Amino acid sequence: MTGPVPELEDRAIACAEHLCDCDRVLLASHIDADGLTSAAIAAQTLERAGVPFETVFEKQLDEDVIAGIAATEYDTVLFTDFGSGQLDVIGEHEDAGAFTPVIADHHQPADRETEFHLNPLLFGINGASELSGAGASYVLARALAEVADETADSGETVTAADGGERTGSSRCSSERRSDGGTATARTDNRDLAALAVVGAVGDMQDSEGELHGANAKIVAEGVEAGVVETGKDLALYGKQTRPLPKFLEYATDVYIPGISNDQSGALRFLDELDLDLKSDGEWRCWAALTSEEKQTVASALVKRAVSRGVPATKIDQLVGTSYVLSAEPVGTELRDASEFSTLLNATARYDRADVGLGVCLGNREGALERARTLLRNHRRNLSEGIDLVTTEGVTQEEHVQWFHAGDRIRETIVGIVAGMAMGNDGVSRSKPIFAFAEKSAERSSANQSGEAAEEKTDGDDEADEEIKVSARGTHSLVRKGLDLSQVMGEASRAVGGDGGGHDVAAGATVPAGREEEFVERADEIVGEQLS
Ligand SMILES: [Mn+2]
Repeated sequence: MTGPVPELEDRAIACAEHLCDCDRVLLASHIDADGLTSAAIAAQTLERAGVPFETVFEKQLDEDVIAGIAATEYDTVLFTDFGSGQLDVIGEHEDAGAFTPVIADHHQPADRETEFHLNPLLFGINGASELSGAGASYVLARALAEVADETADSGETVTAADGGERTGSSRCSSERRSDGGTATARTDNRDLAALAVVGAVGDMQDSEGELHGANAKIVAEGVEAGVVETGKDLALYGKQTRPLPKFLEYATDVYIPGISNDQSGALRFLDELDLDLKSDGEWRCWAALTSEEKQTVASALVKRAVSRGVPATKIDQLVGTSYVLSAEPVGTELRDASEFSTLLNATARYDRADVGLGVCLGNREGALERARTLLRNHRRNLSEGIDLVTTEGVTQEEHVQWFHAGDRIRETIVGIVAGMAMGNDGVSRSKPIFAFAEKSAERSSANQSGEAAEEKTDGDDEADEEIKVSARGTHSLVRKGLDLSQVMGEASRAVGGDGGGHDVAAGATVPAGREEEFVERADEIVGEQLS
């Protein structure tokens, strides 16, 4: 039997065999939708294989965090959705005998190797668009099921994937043979493909309208296992949970005049269709429509876009592949990969990885309700942030514009707020925007929202001296030469900070008090890029 991604198979088996031989494992994962699903896949895999483990989440895997992990009693640490980029530091602890790392990641590796390193980039697969951390974790999960399955037949010699022979020597046991040997989606971990799809979508690997490459192979396994359904559908957000008028009004990626961002326009558009789109007086959701009804709405939408002069390339983006988690209830965030990942990101942004992981692991009462509350609060924080920026205005420089939110907007959302405020009164779309927020804002706003009950225990004093800067541009500025990754890196280092990211969105940390200097330097660099 081969796994979903043949290129990774041998390495995945090696990692799995090592994990099976462990008495216990520390699982460390990144806090975002991909990291949470990565951890959920790994956790269920270890549990099914009978390997005891403990899970920790980190926003960033820096030297201090790695040293903290090294100081634990664990002999093996499984890193998911990070680890590759920090392999130089991890390697020092490995050399010192602190622990053996097993890494399932998709980020650019540091200049160092280790034996149990599962990363698509090492095998010619694109880690940005073809496989996520959750995908790498899934590949490992499939290998672990295979290894455990073989060793469960006590002492029996089995044929390995490479044609050689392997004997059962590892400790993995399990329930997995209780079905009498019939391969089911659960016994071979294919049911976890649904979470891998959510992780990939969370990392925006479906940005071209669908998942492809190694991701597509995982989707195919999920479909076969009965946990994923795919189909061509409107590529708008909120199919499961947004009432139709909001579903259309809030969809602004493809801007349709008279509907996008236009409450009464969206209502008029729906009213004019000869369809009964309400049930018990409430607007229905897209997912609840019949295929004929969907067809009618979609055609009318395309017709409207054409008549309002939306370019054909944009209209094509209205349709994409949807990923439905078929085991989840209709009308919930969990049924749509994109809504599921948004829900997980909301838990991550407010440091509630425990809630996000709980949702992934199937805790559908406590955790799901808390996650929904976090998402509602997140949306409220965004709209309050946008109001704040729009009311107080931004400072215009020659080539850039900026504002300083102090502790009034949480640093984890200030970049999103800045991007969403562009185009509002007084906030230009023809200049990139820079947003400052105090790193310590995190704690006070978390307490205000009443969500993050746990106190942060690490160096708050130090954090007070750092300012987070987020930068956002537009795709049209990028086409003219804007590269915010370079701007943030150079300008922050010029004032003793550090940063980076993508051309259209990037972030940095700078010492408090040096913001204006940073803006001056950023203004110069942007001026050069756009000249
Ligand atoms: Mn990731």
